[in-house]
Amino acid sequence: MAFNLVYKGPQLRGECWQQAVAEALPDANWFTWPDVPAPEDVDAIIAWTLPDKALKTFPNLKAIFSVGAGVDQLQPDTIPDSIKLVRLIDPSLTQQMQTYVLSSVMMIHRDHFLYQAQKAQKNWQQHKVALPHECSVSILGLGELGKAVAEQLSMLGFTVNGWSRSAKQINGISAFHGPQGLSDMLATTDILVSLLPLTEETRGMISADTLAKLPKGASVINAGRGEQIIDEDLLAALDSGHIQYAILDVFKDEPLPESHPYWTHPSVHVTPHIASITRNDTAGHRLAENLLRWQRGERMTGEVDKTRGY
Ligand code: NDP
Ligand code: OXD
Repeated sequence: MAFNLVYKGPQLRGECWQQAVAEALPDANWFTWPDVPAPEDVDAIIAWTLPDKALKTFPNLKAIFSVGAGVDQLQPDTIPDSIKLVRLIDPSLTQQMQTYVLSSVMMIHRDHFLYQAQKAQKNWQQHKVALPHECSVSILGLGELGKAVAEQLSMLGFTVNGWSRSAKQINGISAFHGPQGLSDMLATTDILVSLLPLTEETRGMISADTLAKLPKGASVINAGRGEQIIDEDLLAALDSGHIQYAILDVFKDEPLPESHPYWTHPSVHVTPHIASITRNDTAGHRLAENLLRWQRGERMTGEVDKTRGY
């Protein structure tokens, strides 16, 4: 089967990926949206978000490839059963997420917020240093990214917990699942990290109720999706001192609006959705490998269960 592929996204990435696909599948036809001469012949779209009315414009679409690890922006529940939805799984995404979470955990664990504030006052004051095993890091989501992050932190000596929908056994990690599992895990957490996908179940789950189950002085890192946190609840918990610090990479509205209190809050560190960025040089090869699997009739890496939403 000679695939007809439509790419929607930045030009440089398109050129890199077109080349990677051409090397693996010389017969594939690559079009860059909106320049698509025969929309009825299109087999697959490669995009972050779909063009308007894509399902009508491309009536014979068989697959949609997200250019990122997440698919919430493609609204999985609106995509018909006949169309495969595929997310990006790439070791380069996993490695970036490991370094993002590790650096964020270290920022909290080694008191960099505190020393930054002391520096502003030229205050030379030493504080007790906790050892890694005295710091309990809990990861929400033990998928491609969460599991790798948990394993790395565990290797460095942190006490690591993880929470997922299904029960898991991971060496060196205390794994929890279900609502009671979440409550039990939160009660022993110093640093809570979200690496969950955004679904109807995870939207708003980091609420006042969830935060109240954390011990006083715990911190929050969010590299999942902004809508998992109820911002007002997190800000109230920070202001009351129940939550000590928040390191946030993802937001309900991106770019984060200038007027948002996160920008100026002394206990909040903001990064602009850079925890793990799709790479032009590696991800095109993952796409090409998946197209080859599809051509051979095999299951592709990262096929999404659209009813589950991830
Ligand atoms: P996966 O699909 O591999 O893993 C998702 C994990 O979340 C699984 O362990 C799953 O449980 C768990 N989960 C999902 N829903 C629930 C629920 N309702 N209750 C408990 N656990 C749940 O995803 P990835 O690890 O690849 O990516 C996770 C997310 O990270 C992405 O969806 C995206 O939003 C975000 N991301 C952010 C980036 C950034 O730069 N900030 C970059 C890349 C991704 P189970 O294993 O039981 O199915
Ligand atoms: C992704 C992201 O899902 O960038 O890849 O958040």
